Amino acid sequence: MTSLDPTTVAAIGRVLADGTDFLCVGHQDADADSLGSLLAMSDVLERLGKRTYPWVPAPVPGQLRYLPGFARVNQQDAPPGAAVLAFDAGSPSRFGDLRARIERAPVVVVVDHHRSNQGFGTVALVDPDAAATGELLLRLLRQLGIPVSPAAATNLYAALLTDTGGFRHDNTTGDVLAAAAELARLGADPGWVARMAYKSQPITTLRLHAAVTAAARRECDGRLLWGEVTRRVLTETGAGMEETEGLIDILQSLDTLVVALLFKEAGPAVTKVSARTRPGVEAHQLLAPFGGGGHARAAGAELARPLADAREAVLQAARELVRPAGPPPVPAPDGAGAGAGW
Ligand SMILES: [Mn+2]
Repeated sequence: MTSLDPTTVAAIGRVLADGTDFLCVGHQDADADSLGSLLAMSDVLERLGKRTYPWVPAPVPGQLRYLPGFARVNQQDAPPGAAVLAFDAGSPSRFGDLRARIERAPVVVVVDHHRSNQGFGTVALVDPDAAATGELLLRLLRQLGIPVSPAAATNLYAALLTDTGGFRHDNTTGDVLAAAAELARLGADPGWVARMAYKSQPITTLRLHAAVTAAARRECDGRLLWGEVTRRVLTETGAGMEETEGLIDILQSLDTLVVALLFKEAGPAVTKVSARTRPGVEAHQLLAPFGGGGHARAAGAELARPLADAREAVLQAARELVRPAGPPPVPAPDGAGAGAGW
């Protein structure tokens, strides 16, 4: 496993050693990587005698209540001079209602793995090649010699598991699996975390996913697949918007896929979009013109436009990208075309 930049690690080590109060924050619509990382950091710092204040932009994601330390999230305000430790966000705009609080803080440490990271914070540990922020944080703690408790290990394991789509995405490297093994030895229970992350859905979630998947549209010979979560389908299935987690992974399981898109009607003039791509199309580049960001295979954006309007704009960009450069390859019939001997 490659080691982190020693200057950055030392600078973070000084912030942690010098401070007494730490506001640990994750991004809007916090996922298990963001929340798991901030809860892991909070736990290890508390064990070192520090005071920590875990916060995420409202609403708190209830489906992550299995993460150890979840009950402490958004409970106690941090004192004004507290250092901010920010996890898994590429820009200050991702912190929603916490943004002003972060921008006022004297020290902001950023730990992140987004390719679209804009380089904010007073100290930034950013590695776009890391599969998860939790992977980076584990390396950081190891390099600083800070012990990882079973609670922290469980949070970091959840971060790794979910940011790799259950160890299925292209970012599942040998380093990631080695880190997961280390976290299991440190006290994370892989079977239990997998059950909490993937096998604990209310029936409304299954009905929502079924309805959106059934109505999804295939375009460009199946290279593009898109679905939408309207207020109407939420009402019909009794589901909440937070239950859309994992829906894009159903869409992106299509055999012929190049780009999968999921549009969510967040408000009358606010549309969120998630993108997943196969190699050859960069997801964060697809959504960059719409103010989005993320990774090569997975990205998101929030558009201040009504659903139909936002959908057409993003679909137009996606269609351009999935349009084939030349005629599609014609599969050779058995025994024909291939060189002799293999
Ligand atoms: Mn992440």
